[in-house]
Amino acid sequence: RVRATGHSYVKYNKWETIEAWTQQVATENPALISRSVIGTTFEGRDIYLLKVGKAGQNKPAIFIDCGFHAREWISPAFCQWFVREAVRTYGSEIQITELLNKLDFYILPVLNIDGYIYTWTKSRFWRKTRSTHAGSSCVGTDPNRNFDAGWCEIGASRNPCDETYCGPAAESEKETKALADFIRNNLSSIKAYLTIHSYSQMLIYPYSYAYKVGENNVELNTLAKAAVKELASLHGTKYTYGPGATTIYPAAGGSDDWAYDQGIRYSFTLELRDTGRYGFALPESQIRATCEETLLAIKYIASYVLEH
Ligand code: ING
Ligand code: ZN
Repeated sequence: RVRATGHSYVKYNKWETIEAWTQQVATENPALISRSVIGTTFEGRDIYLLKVGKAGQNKPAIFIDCGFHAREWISPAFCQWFVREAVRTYGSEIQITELLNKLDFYILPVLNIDGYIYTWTKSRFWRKTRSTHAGSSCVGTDPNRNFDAGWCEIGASRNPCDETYCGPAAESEKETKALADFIRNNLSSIKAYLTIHSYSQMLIYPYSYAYKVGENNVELNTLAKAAVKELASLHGTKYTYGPGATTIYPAAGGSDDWAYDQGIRYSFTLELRDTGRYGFALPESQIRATCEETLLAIKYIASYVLEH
């Protein structure tokens, strides 16, 4: 049997390895996984989406994306881990089996593929996309400042040379447009939106683009509190939680705020390990523990969403 070359769940994988893995994991698990392409990146690469779940009619769905920011390598590692655990434990672990029977997970393993490749080949701490736009020779837009949610009003820059450049317009990036289009086209099924970043060990919910909270703020706070408790139960990793603007910093154009304003009532940003010792350069030796504890929080949220 052909193996995705060099792929490992406990190492960081380069893009071509992840790409081969998306094909392989779908081919080997046809009853649970199907792969599609939702768009292409600025540099012309396919953006893959895995639909993970047992076939069924009118299933609700949970959307999870990884790899918005190029340097946050633990994020794509988590998406890969999630898919592996889903197929590995389906039929033996009660909670996963129930979740996959009753809902679909849309897993986007790497959104900002061009940026991710750039961190492997040129500059390890690159954050943005790799697009250019008329009027500047500076490269890259911050994909998490590029959504139509208070776009560029706060905590974002109009200078193309800055790390938090919001782009020339909301959804100016092919990557964010592809994601937003997919969510808009599947709004009737998508009950929760989860976007995986690093680092700072936080579970954030709307809003980040303004000092305000959503209609179900109390519910989100209670859910976040329980999810981080679940996460900490494995290795004692402490997460803080709360609305973005007051918990991390005010920042407009984020995908979680946008998804929430589309009507997805359970919308979260997870900031995985650590709190700064290694930061974006989280050692591979921490992949397993980080992914295992994160999985507990995500299963908790998914089960909650399924019941509500
Ligand atoms: N943090 C996020 C960022 O894009 C965030 C924090 C979350 C901002 C939600 C806006 C909305 O800055 C990292 N590490 O990328
Ligand atoms: Zn990020």
